[in-house]
Amino acid sequence: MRIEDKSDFLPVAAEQAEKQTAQPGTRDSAGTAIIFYPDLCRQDKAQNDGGTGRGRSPAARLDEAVRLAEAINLQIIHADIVPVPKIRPATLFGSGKVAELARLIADLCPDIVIVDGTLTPGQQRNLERAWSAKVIDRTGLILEIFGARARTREGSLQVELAHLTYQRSRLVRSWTHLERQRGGLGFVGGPGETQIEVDRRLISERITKLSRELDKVRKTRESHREGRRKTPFPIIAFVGYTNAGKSTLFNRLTQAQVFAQDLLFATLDPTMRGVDLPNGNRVIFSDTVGFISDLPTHLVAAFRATLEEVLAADVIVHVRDISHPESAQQKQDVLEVLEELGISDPQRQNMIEVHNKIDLLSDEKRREITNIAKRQDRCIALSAFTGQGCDALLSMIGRQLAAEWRQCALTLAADEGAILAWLYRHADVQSLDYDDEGNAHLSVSISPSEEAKLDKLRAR
Ligand SMILES: Nc1nc2c(ncn2[C@@H]2O[C@H](COP(=O)(O)OP(=O)(O)OP(=O)(O)O)[C@@H](O)[C@H]2O)c(=O)[nH]1
Ligand SMILES: [Mg+2]
Repeated sequence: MRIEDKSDFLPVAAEQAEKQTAQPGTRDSAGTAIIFYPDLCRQDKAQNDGGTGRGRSPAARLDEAVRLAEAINLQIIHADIVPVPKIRPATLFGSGKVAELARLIADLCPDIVIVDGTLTPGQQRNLERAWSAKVIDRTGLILEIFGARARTREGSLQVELAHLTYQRSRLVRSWTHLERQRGGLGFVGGPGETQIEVDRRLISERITKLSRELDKVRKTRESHREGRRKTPFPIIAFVGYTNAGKSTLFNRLTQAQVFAQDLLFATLDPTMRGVDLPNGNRVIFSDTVGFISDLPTHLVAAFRATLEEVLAADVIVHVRDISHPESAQQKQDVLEVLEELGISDPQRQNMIEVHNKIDLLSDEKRREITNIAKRQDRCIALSAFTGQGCDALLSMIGRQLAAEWRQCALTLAADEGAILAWLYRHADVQSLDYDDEGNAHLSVSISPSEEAKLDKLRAR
């Protein structure tokens, strides 16, 4: 399918592309792209997921791939689903298909061909040769987006690390367009249009250096965070599929101006901001990077520290775009990433599920979704856009926290002064008395996450 008129193909994305060009500071097109979504037959999916999202329709996956490519300003000149009845180890697609697509590529002359699945390094090289074009797979594409989005030093380091680890096994040609656009890190190989020899040893050295630098940046940030946590405000973290509306909800609840757009992976770096709940208690909201199906494992690994920190929150709010046709699959993907990050069951019980974007539903559907949410514990239907339901979410967070904070009596020995100081920073110390031996008897109210940390501190 050649896209003659993009608005027929993807109304939302096309509309967005217009909006984007109207945005000040947005870049021109990063080049032209063709996207192929390899639709693996059912029996193959079980053995080799090839990057295909479970339970998703190929059309929805193709749509998502187009939106991913548009997230780095690529101009999509053709997008199609390519059936793969049998996976060929050398080229993924069968030889007839490869030749047919080669003719199409020669005809359209894109700057890049995106295969929205997983390509082995060999498949990638062979396809590049057969098509005389630069080829990247889904992981490569997502890494590119993250590279373009990274704003903080930590974010940039994490992405570069993920990219280098991914590339260690593949020597790829440069894609100079993107490199110029990004004006920075140059992940996609070095300069020049020809296949270059990337010295593995050099990459490994760079990885070691990056990891060290990342450690340093993290330590500095941790000390800043310690400073921020002097007052024991509970942290409420938003998680969810990319484009679910986390940043919009964050902005609405905190009156912040975080970048929120109809753009996949609009947010990369975490942001935190304090807010007073209706019950008067202060909490800190945290917005962070969204998830996606088949999130590259290199990326999960590189972002682990950031994500774990965010997920060590007192309450996790899972924001879902309930108006999205693939909302159920997106929820599954998010839960899988959380699992990969080792989010334990007790923490899952701190999770509130938000059914966002109810303003986009028909009256009947909105009533149905709102009723479903009401029947479930810790679930709420709202619209971050209109604000409907947002106050109810704040009250629900307040109730959730109140139910969780535990009142407890503690006795600290005279030599546990450091723990006492820690308690003043991380819990609500309500009373303190000393006995004749210098032991401190306290009554404190503490959140479950801080209580777990306290147990660890005292066990040392
Ligand atoms: N109609 C409607 N649109 C919404 C609502 N919430 C968010 N949006 C839109 O959805 C798009 C994505 O919103 P974001 O807040 O950037 O989503 P996000 O979850 O932060 O996305 P990432 O940062 O990419 O993970 C934007 O165009 C928002 O205007 C809502 O309640 N109703
Ligand atoms: Mg966001």
